Amino acid sequence: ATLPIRRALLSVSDKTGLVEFARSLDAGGAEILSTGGTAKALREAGVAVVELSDHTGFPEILDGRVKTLVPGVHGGLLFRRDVPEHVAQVEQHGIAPIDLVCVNLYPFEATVARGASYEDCVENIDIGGPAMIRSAAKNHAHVAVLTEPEQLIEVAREIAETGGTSLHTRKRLAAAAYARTAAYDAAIARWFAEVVEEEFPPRLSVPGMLKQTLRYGENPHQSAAFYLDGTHRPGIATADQVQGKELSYNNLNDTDAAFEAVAEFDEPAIVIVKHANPCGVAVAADLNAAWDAALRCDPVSAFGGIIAANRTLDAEAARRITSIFTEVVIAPDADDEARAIFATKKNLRLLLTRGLPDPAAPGMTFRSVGGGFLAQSRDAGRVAMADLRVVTKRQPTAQEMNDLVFAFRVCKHVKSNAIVYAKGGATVGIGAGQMSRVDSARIAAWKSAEAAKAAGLDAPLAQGSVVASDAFFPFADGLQAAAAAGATAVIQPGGSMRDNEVIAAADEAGLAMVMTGMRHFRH
Ligand code: 93A
Repeated sequence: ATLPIRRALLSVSDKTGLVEFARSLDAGGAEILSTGGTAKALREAGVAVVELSDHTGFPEILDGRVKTLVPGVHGGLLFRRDVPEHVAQVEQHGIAPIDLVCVNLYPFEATVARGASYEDCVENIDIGGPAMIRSAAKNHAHVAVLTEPEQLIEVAREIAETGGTSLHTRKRLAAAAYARTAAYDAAIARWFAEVVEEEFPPRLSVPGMLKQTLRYGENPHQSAAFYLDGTHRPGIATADQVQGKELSYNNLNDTDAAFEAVAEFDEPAIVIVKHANPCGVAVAADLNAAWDAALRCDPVSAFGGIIAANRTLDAEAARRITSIFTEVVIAPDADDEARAIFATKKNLRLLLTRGLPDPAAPGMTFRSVGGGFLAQSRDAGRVAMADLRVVTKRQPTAQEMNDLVFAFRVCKHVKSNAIVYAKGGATVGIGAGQMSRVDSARIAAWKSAEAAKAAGLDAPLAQGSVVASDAFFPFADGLQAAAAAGATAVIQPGGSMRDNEVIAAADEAGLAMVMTGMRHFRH
């Protein structure tokens, strides 16, 4: 049902769009009520407005702490127009209906962000505003509630076109209203937790403490938040965001994947991640060489990716990284020159952690399933040279051996089925997330051919590479696909019923193969 607006209450801190909106309500014949500052702004613009205190007969008291927390407001918002007792009661108490509320809250978040005093922050906790928003949203059957400046134009247009607001619109507005008050309270809770933490150090670590509410989850219709597990493990949870837009759920997830992967390597390393999978990983004598090699693996996917480094970023590294569009950069630190270069990319999020996670450290991981969650110890497994068992006639060369260990470490961070080609300390083809291992092998080989084309080379990058598989080859076909792609050595856990066939195929193709005895599934 379209409901006309006979009386509207406007009480806004951010006065953007206020006057235009009030004029359009006035043109539609609505009476406009406002609190002190809002009423003043409207009067100055020549809009007819009734001071709320005149309307309710109750003045603003306590320096404005009680402006709208009166029955004349909440009764007018909350009474059910379709229940005769409600109608009789509001009449008895001289309460008039309010059909629309437009509120935006004291700027608590902005006050905290500008580093204001504790007292200032407290004073900017809005009480009356959220109360009105929640009252109006509860009674969305009869009342429209506007909480964001963008909604003003949209609702004014609907009123002008249809003479009021539709139930659908009021429901949508109510949903947005509760999202706003929830986010507002979360910001207050977060700030308070920090205040308490600062005042009473050292604090007990509280598992599952809310760090940040997120704008949304993996998709915009999902809500989300970031919780701390109390371990203070260096990484995404302890990172300082030096610049850039707010991190999204997917940013956090991808950045974590990139940083955990880059921490696997002792030499200077770069990991580029897209959709939680590495699309380029390299180790080298310095970050610059590592960047060039990591980017070469898949320059197309790297666009808009997440970059992780395991050393302090300097000017040259920053220049190279900012030469392509990047969402997030994470590293233990960045020198002043590097920071200045990143600062020229306003939206780029730069995260500095002052440390690296220990990939071998114990810990837990969780994943939800219908009606519960699965817990396991984190995959802290790492194979070293000494763990490898050569199973073919041919021994790997020293260079192959280095690349095999490197490729298998990368594999641990690639979604299964994972196949990783590597050469000279860099990935040259990555196949991820396929339901069949041979498909992953084919995709990785194809990607390496594409990367070669992009680099203007004739031979696929996988030519003369080594290949890693996160789990055993169930049949010889995956191995044969790798040999056909140009791999000369293979690393895999082993343990298939058909290991002998796979080893025979490797011998036949002249490949060297090592088995790790350790699997790195990642789903
Ligand atoms: O101090 S409050 O928590 N107490 C109230 O009763 C109250 N009513 C509205 N803050 C209150 N407001 C807020 O005042 C609104 O949410 C809005 O942000 C602001 C508008 O005040 P003014 O119209 O005086 O600029």
